[in-house]
Amino acid sequence: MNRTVACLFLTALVVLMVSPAAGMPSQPLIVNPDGREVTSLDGEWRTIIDPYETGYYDYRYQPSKDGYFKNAKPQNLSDRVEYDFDRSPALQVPGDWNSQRESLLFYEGTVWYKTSFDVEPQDDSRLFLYFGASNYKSHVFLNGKLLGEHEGGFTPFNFEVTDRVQEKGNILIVKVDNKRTLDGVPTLQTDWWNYGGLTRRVMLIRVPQTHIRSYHVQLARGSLDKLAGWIQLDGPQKQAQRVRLQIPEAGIEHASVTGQDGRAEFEICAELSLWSPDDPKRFSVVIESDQDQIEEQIGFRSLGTRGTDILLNGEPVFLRGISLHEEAPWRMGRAHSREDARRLLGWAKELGANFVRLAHYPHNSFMVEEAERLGLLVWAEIPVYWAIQWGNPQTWEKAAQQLEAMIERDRNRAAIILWSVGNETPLSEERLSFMRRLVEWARELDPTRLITAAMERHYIDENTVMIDDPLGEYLDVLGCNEYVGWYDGLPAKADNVQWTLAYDKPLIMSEFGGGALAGKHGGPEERWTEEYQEDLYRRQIGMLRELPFLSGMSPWILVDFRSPRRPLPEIQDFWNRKGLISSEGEKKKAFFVLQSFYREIDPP
Ligand code: GCB
Repeated sequence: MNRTVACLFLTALVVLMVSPAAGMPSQPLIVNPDGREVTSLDGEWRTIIDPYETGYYDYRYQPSKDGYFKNAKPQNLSDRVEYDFDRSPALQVPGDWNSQRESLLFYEGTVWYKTSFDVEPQDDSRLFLYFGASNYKSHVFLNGKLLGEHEGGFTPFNFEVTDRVQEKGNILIVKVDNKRTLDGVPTLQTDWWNYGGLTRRVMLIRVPQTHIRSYHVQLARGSLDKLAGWIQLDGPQKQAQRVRLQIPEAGIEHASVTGQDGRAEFEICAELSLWSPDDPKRFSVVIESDQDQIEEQIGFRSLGTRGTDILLNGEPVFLRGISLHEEAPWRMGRAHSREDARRLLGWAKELGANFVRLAHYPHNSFMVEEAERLGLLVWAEIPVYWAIQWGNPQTWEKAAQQLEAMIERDRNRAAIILWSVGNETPLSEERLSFMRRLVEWARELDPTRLITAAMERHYIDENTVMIDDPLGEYLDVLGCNEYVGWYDGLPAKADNVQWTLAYDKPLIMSEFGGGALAGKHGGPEERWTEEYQEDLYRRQIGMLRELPFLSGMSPWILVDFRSPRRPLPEIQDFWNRKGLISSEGEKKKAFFVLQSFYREIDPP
């Protein structure tokens, strides 16, 4: 049977089975904003620091008053208006506030942002205000009225503003609050800087009345030659519409018709050159409806597992990875631009990586797009980190909503192979049920990716480690964070540790590592020296290369990053020093140890 015949046969078989229902986002997100007509609202926004929530509470208790923090101006000499956006200092958007003003480095609270914009009138279009991300909680006001709220610091959101805008002088005000909360996702404790603000792009998107809101164009799970997915229209005429999918370079053209819900599903047999780290081929994909057209570069690759192997395009792949935070140390702040992404991922390429773990929250879209362009496989994660409120249904909703937005934004990125539902979540019944439901939700939203989580391990005797977290039963791929040689003994311990795996599934060592201050030298047993870290990496690699069930690793971490948990003077000074590269961009000795291991596996 050739590939096409086999595909037709399998397609018929699957049609007989019930196709999985993809859940609709509660706040429908417009995908691929760059494929739209957009007006950027980036630039300098006026800002008011409001640690006592003065603006918010006056709004809540006196909503009819045109006063507090809604850009009021005194109308006469006796009017009391105790703020003025136009005389307040500006902050750059996108950008965190902590790195833009020294006094805000440790600030956790509310900042009000204000900008204004004009809109060109066009009768037959709709306008959406799109935020790439805003950390952590946002209230958005347009022309004096609350448009909506959003919680979650790393996911995009949009509000329709078609009937709320005027031609000239629209006033957009956003209250951004980065206070940590016990019931939040993440919760109070993390090991990263709580950068606040409008950290990603803000834009106005113009779309036709009935538009292509989202689409899923990927190879079906495990298939090399069957495109499966859907196109979702939104608008008054979304039903019974003809939609077309074209991939001109591959001679593919397929038409289907939307149902009651505005969705058209398709399965197409297609022989495409497959995307891989060695050949990150992408095709121009065009989707059309009667009123709308959108284009995007999309790569196609197939994913699966067989026993302890991860299969990429049907073949086992070893993930030569590295973990990353979304942080640009050269600016001492959040990374937010394509240039930032290129610089960070360029280092990963130099290391010899074919895989990046974008920890511990959804990174900006440039990171994912650039990874895809460079041929880096991606682990994408939500900030279900350490011990969050497992028993709180609202906390679950927050996690589920972030998972949904992460998947919705990036569902067409070939680079993403793994959705991670969390990191180092301590065992309990409540946690298991919370996490299991997230895994099921991820599968329902996207049946094509592999689902993982970074789990803990435990010792069953002095030198034998067991990975048997009950969550493993529900995952496709197991992640494990271990710190042999750093939090767990000295590096020499790695020479004797044995590993046992309770599941016949692929395992990624999703973290290991140790701290070193760049330029600090000494013996291999002296903590914080480059030599200690170098020795630790040597011994870890010696240990890990013996594990027959290991299918990848993403040591902790590519670059030193800021963390309020790390105050040790003259060594940390509020930096986590486990980077292979310093905050100044210097490569530490361990960088070259890992690089030579990766080059040995895959010579340049
Ligand atoms: C971990 C966490 C990571 C921390 C790291 C460390 O296990 O997953 O977020 O930064 O350890 O440096 O302790």
